[in-house]
Amino acid sequence: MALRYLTAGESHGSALITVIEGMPSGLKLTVEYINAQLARRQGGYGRGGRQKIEKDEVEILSGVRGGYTLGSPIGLKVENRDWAHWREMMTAGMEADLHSRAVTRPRPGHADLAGAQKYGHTDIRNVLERSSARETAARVAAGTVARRLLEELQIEVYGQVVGIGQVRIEAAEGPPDEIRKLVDDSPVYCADPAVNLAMTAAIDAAREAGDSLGGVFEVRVVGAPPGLGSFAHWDRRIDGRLARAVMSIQAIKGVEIGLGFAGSSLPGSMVQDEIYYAPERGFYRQTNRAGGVEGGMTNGEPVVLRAAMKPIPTLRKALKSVDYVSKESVAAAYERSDICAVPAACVIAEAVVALEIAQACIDKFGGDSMDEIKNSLADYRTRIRQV
Ligand code: EPS
Repeated sequence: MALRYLTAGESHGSALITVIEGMPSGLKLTVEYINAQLARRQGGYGRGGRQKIEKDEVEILSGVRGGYTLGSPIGLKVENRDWAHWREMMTAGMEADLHSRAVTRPRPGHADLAGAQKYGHTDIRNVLERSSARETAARVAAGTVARRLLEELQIEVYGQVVGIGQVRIEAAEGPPDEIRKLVDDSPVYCADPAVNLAMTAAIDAAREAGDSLGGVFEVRVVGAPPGLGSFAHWDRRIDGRLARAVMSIQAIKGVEIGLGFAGSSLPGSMVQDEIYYAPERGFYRQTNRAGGVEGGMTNGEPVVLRAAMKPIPTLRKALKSVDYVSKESVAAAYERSDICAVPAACVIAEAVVALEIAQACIDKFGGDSMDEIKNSLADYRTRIRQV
């Protein structure tokens, strides 16, 4: 059975929730483990006032007993502390105050205008409450369950920021634990301590200018066996599934795997990875220009994915817009905002990548319990070594 998940919840509603269906039984899972990733998502230099209000903590509503998954749907809830200030406006009951926080000035680059047109709302709050990247707290909660499953299969997912605004670097190489430590110690989740200052300075300059900044991050998956995903049908291709998952994160505008766009200007001989064999290693490559994906499947090398995030569209120095109701020329709505959320987006991308890789593992190795999935993966690893 496939692994699937849904999220629900408004940014200033009572909570964000997710239901994950198809997780095997017997996976150790604790609130503390999920909370650690929720905290990483809330961090990063350049976040705004909202993060001072929230302290995301998960409540496991179902699917886990005594610290282990049951195989039944896992329900997770992350409360919005800001709900205390928004209850009257956001409540589901007929008594809701629909007027005092109505929004009619759409922000360029946000879901505001097309969302109001699509759903027939004149109060843009009905759009921005769900289009908000606050929703990603639920995706990180779900993705952390997937991360836990992958850990049991010796598959690790980790990310690092490699660009903020004009400041760009190459991704750091090294063992995942080392990179993770450097990233956790960095205010911008970058693994090169020498550029932290340049990146935070760029964010400060944007803040002073009433502007916002985007950037680039890289996510890697190490330990994935060859053959996750499939060439057999378009929607089973792992590169397409990863790109869709990462591109669906708010403000992500580009995703590349391996050499990505850079490969398009090089001759074929400099883009492919030649194949070698050694009895003790099996098949291997000396390069990983493909970023661990060939023919829509993992090839056993690390999966390397980069994504570009545009600057956040909510600007203190608001851009020109038109009032949705009066049609007058106005400045776009502004209450408060993050200046830069690239570090947070990197954590969210780790989560959604983990979900896709976990889905592909469950597709390939099946099983209703962790023992079944582990045995099936071990048999497969033995089989491909014996060919
Ligand atoms: C967001 C707007 C801001 C961000 C929010 C995403 O929220 P608010 O309008 O309440 O200030 O803080 O992100 C989060 C709340 C979060 O937890 O990441 C938006 O418009 O996307």
